[in-house]
Amino acid sequence: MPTGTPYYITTPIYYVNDAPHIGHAYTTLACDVLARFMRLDGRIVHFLTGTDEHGQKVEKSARAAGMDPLAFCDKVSQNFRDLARAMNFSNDDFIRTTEQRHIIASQAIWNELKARGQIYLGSYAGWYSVRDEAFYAESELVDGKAPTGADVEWVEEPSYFFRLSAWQQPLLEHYAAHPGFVAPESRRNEVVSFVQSGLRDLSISRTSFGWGVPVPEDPDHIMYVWLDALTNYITAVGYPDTASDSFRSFWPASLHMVGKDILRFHAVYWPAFLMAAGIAPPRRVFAHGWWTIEGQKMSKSLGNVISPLELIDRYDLDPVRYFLLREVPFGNDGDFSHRQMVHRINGDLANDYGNLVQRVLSMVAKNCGGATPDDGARRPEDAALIGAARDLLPVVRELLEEQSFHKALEAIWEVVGQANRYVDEQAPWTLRRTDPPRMAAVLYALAEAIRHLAILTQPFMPQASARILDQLAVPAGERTFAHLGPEHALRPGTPLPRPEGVFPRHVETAEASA
Ligand code: ME8
Repeated sequence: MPTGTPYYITTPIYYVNDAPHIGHAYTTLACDVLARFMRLDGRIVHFLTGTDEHGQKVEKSARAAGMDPLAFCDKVSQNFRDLARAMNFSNDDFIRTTEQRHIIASQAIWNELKARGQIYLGSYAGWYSVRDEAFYAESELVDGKAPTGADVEWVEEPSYFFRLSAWQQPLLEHYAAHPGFVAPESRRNEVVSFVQSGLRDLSISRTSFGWGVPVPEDPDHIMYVWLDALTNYITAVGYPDTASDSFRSFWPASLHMVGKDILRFHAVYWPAFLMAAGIAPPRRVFAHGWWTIEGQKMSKSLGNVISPLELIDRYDLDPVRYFLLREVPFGNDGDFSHRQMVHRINGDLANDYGNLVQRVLSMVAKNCGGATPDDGARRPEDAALIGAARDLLPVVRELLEEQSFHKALEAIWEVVGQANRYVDEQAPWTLRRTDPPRMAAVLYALAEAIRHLAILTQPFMPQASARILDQLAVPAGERTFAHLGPEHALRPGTPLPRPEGVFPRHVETAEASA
């Protein structure tokens, strides 16, 4: 069992040009679940998120808001911190690229690249998309726009370049030697063929505006926002102090979680920058899919941007967390619809998990004196249920190691289903009259299975799982994965609090369904 090994997980740092929406919440949620899972599994976790505050896009947004860029960043960055609180994210740090620690790190990696002959001064003439903060070759344009559909503008200015072309072969070797470096596999293939098609040197400084990290010893230039932004991942673990405890424990990062839109920056440019600076690349980059809303692209102009805060208001936090990771195979694109959301809440949560917990706990309350029932002589069917719950951890661990959230939840819900079938087959309501000790044994087996389920659903639904564990009187200090299994099994006779429903059905109000 992997105990005590460090696990460093990062989200993209979000541009502060916009209020956070469901897409941002999704990426950080996925990381939060992994961070919580790994902590419960005994690992030493560092979970980083934050905001990307430099560049032309942010400068433009600040200007449009009539604000000084830093004051604007302070304001919008706070929205992302508020989101983290509202979504119950357990990040250990929140980095802002305007912080001094980051400016120091960005200039340090620049100096390192320069000292290693990886940077030269030239001039850039080509297309630039402010929305994507990316340079495009003429040949990449589609109908005069970036391949992403963003507007481009012609830029001609002195610029420093990074010798990206020199890293084609080392990158290909790295992908070959580390097949899990880019995931899912389809994305990995895209990255490999992009690199195989040849790499041009990359412009890494700008002179036509000033909102960025100054290039060391050449104050006419600011660093290209992506070189600055990517560096946040090492800033947060202490770079340039590579001898620090945090850098030595947490670098290379275990996982950079990103949306598919920014994979190239993470899987091509970033490992090239790092290798060129003599720093190990991260272990893995996972690119998840894109959410559309009721079949349409989410956009301000369509007015269909979904605010996570509104969703939480309407459905409650843990059901939203569950839905986002259960509904769509992680890595695929997905469509958000209120109908599906309600379907999952009323099906998986209220009818399946919630009902299991509710009926078991209320039978215990009514028929076992409000205390954990006695565990009788175990029959094969009882052992099968408890065994299935105990066998879940390695399965879920392996699935989460490959970021298969939906499959991990499916595996847990198979045992929820098994437990519900067991209740029906054993019919403890009949045993109450015919064989009370057997009824107690059945309820004990169910309660013990539920204890396992609730411990395992903690990363996904921390509050709801805690309420279930509270109702089973599981001590707060006995809720990690080390407490799964027989050694910490429920103790018969323990007084239990009054049961209360954890996953109510969602009933549409006339207003909400309009
Ligand atoms: O790209 N569906 O920041 P950003 C799913 N600052 N995920 C979505 C989404 C959607 N519809 N929309 C956004 C940047 N995302 C850079 C990153 S990292 C060194 C710098 C998520 O604010 C997804 O994770 O544009 C995507 O990659 C990220 O938000 C882009 O956030």
